[in-house]
Amino acid sequence: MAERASSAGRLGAAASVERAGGPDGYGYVFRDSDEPGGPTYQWVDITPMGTLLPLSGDEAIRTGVPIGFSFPYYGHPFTTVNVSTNGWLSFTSTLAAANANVSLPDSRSFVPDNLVAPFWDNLNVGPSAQVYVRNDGARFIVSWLRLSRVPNGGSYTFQAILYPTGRMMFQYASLGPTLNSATIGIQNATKDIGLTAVFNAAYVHDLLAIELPSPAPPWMTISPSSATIAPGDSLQVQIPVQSNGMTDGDYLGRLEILSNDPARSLVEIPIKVHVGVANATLKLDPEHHFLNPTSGLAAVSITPPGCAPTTIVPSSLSILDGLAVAPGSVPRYASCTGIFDFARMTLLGAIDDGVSSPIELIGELRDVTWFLGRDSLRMLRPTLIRPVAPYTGGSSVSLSWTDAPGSPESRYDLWYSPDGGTTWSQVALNESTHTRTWIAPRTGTLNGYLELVSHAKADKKFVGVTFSGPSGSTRTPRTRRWRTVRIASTCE
Ligand SMILES: [Ca+2]
Ligand SMILES: [Ca+2]
Repeated sequence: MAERASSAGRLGAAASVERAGGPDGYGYVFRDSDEPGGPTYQWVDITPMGTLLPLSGDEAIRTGVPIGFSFPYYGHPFTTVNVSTNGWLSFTSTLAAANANVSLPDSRSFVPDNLVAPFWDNLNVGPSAQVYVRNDGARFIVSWLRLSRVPNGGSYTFQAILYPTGRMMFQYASLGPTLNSATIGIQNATKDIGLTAVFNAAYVHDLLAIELPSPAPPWMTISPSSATIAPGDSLQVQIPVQSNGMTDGDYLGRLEILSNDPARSLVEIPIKVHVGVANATLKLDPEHHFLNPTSGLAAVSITPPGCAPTTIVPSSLSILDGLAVAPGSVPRYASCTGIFDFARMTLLGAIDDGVSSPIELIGELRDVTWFLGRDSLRMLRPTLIRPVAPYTGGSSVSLSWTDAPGSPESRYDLWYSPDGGTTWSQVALNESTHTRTWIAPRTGTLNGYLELVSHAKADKKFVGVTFSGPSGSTRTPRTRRWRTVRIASTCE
């Protein structure tokens, strides 16, 4: 009876041996040389040219064996492998004593992660046994030769072959008498996805080959998957990458284009996906870059990882969870830093109040990585107190304001915009009192704003900005014509 498991769940005792199985939760499947259309057994003898590993005894592991290429396994690249005397490989595990084979996947601590198990049992590299490795230019081969089983002895000779595409092949030349106590299978780094060809059951035999083809990564789809195009014509192929739920790291995929082109019937295109974000330095300098509203823009400095700010994709930038770079603004670059402009009123309005309000910005370095920068601002908004609008053009309007709780002693700027924040004029600069008489403009508006900016006197650090508006509509009696004044107010 064969006992099998996959990431889809344990299937339990099977009445007959399965010669193919999967896929597991990542997409790996297996099929053997007894299956119609399966692989062909063809032992690769690497003893003449291979490297004999200094590996002997019952429970030993040789770590850091170079593969000779970057081998993709469950989407992650590996360039070295660890080889165990117990008939398995791992790209990360160093569990020399892992001789108790289990059905995969299995997350218990004694089970190796990133496991490739051509014949995992309690084996021993005795005096007549050898373990060889070789990269023959096209593939990497590990051969376990004449190992004995603990405790029943016998002689077990088998090999695992890794291909740069991620394909794997297990081959069995000659096996000892006990064949129902091993695991043949694989499992991933987190030990929650795996594939078991057999566990503790009769299945494997001499001259058997088991192939695990390169899996289609679950995060990548291709549309269309086939098409006909005229000579000289072209076709756009969409390859959406779904990174939801993927842990941070680099993932490898590969696009194969098969065609009836007699010169190039196969074109392979590597696909690398980086999940996660690199750290960037974000700097908002309100005192120097955006306390003056006349430009309508707030400048933000970004120092991305590396030193290539010109590769920042401006359209990828998003600050405060959704605010994009101001349309038409032009980035500036200085050394390793890029300076980008955002709509000032929207940006300042979106920052939370507080002595340390967090600000996050994400963006992309073209074709390299996404990055995340964090800064914080002290945003202690004063409250502007003003009479109810509309105001009569030319009349005196008494304004006053109060500081936010905890706000340090401050000086204040007052600005007026008649057009919703597009243009601004100074009402007062560096006021130290909390009152101001303001003459409402004679020009009418429906969209006036007042803005009050407070700065801490002592450290010149930004304290708060308040907008008030839109408001105001008025008639000017002197000319006997109706005029409208809208005032956007400042602080609140
Ligand atoms: Ca052993
Ligand atoms: Ca066993």
